[in-house]
Amino acid sequence: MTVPTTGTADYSEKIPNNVNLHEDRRLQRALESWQPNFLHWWQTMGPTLPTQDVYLRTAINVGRDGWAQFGHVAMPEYRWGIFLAERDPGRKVGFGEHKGEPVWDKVPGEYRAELQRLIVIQGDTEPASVEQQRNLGATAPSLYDLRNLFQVNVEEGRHLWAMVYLLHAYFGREGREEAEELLHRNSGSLDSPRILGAFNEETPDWLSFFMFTYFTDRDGKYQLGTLKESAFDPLSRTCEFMLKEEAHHMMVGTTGVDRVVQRTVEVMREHDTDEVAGLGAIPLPVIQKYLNFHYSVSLDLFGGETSTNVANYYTAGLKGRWMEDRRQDDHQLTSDSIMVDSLSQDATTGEQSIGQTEVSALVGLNTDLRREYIADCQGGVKRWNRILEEGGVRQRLKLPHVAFNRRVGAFAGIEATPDGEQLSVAEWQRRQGEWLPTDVDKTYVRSLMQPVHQRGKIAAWIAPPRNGINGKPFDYDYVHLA
Ligand code: BYC
Repeated sequence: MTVPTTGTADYSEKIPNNVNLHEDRRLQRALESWQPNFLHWWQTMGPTLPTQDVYLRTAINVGRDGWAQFGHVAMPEYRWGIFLAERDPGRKVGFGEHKGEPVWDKVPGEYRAELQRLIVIQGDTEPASVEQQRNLGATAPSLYDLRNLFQVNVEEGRHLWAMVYLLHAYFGREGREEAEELLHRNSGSLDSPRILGAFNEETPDWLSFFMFTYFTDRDGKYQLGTLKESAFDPLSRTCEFMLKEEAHHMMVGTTGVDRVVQRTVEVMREHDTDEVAGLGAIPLPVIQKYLNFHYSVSLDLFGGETSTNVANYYTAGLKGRWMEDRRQDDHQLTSDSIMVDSLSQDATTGEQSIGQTEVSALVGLNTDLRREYIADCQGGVKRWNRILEEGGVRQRLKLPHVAFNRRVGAFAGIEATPDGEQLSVAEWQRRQGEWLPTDVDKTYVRSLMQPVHQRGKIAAWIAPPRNGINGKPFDYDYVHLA
């Protein structure tokens, strides 16, 4: 079994790690035999644009200072490693029926299946996103953006390693089989798709990529935040370190949308018109439709408004709440309740309406997490609206209603407008193009996606970033193409 970690990674090893992998030969051999399969997956399902090297960040230490180093790296030689945040020897379970007991270094038999399921679902999303983004390099708006795409990709690859390590180290043969499956399922595959809906959608253009890294990666932030609370200490420590890397992915999404909005505002002002489609910028209504799509499919990732699964996870100590230790309650929630979004049916007319209902707090935990996420998403919209305001433009962006375009949970069976008005299926079919990207919108956005691979240059539909990476200027040679 594995032993306590030190902060620094051992880079002399085939698989860099801070878990003393060399002391567990069986585990090391098992992971070393998974490694070529991972590399094969990266070569066949990873980024398609040929490159010589990319200016990448590689994790070298899990401590507070200087945890990463930057340098030009040939991507297939990137050192994907296994890093767990440092152990807190006195850590206690923070919630649920085991609250106050020491955390677990091994998987308790009674929770094995649930823990494995959570780890597999988390692990499945990581390679999925790399698959979804694999062709974007060919249309990157600048070398800076290209480098950020690849940084996100290699780190999602490392997050897959993080989950595969847990499966191999703690879940025996079944864990090893699941680790293989993580490479066999593919985003969008008809025969063996990825587990969660949003990870089977395409990311065909850079506006989608920025929306995905803003909205969908942010689900990752919140889910990892709840798994970081887990009583299963190796999962907690793994997620803690993943969250550190995740911050860059959020930055890519937030500033990416900033820059698209900024450029649109500039073109609107320059030409004194809202009709920027013919002028090489992305019209605000199209940005709003992309936002509507990515936000609503990301809301689905939180599961149903009520879920006995999540209640069981919490009670068992497997998955906590966002910022569990800041919550002012008993951290067991057995006698608490929560209002959740729901569909209620009128007893006499049978008509369904969007409303709220009171349920036990445990069963409503997906809603609790989704609400934390929604509040965070408001932050992005506020920031983009500030750019519109400062640019003297009167239009504003907004988050659609929670019932809009939902395929999981209470509103899966109905259709609603972004303002939350219910619609018949026929009316939804007729009008959805007002709110979700149409083929015409997508074709237009794709037509703008002409690659700009020259150093210091940028496409016309997006503003340059305010800062480069790691103190380097925007016109740095972030990527050398093959
Ligand atoms: N699509 O009881 P319910 C990231 C299934 S993103 C398809 O409400 P629960 C990243 C569900 O499995 C973060 N199916 O669900 C981002 C269940 O199936 P069974 C990923 C769905 O369990 C960007 C049934 O519906 N991590 O890291 O309470 C780039 C009933 O649902 C979906 C995690 O998600 C869906 N969207 O909650 C890279 C954390 N939603 O049991 C990476 C781990 C639900 O009836 N996962 N179903 O067959 C979990 O915590 C929970 O499993 C979920 C679902 C929150 C996903």
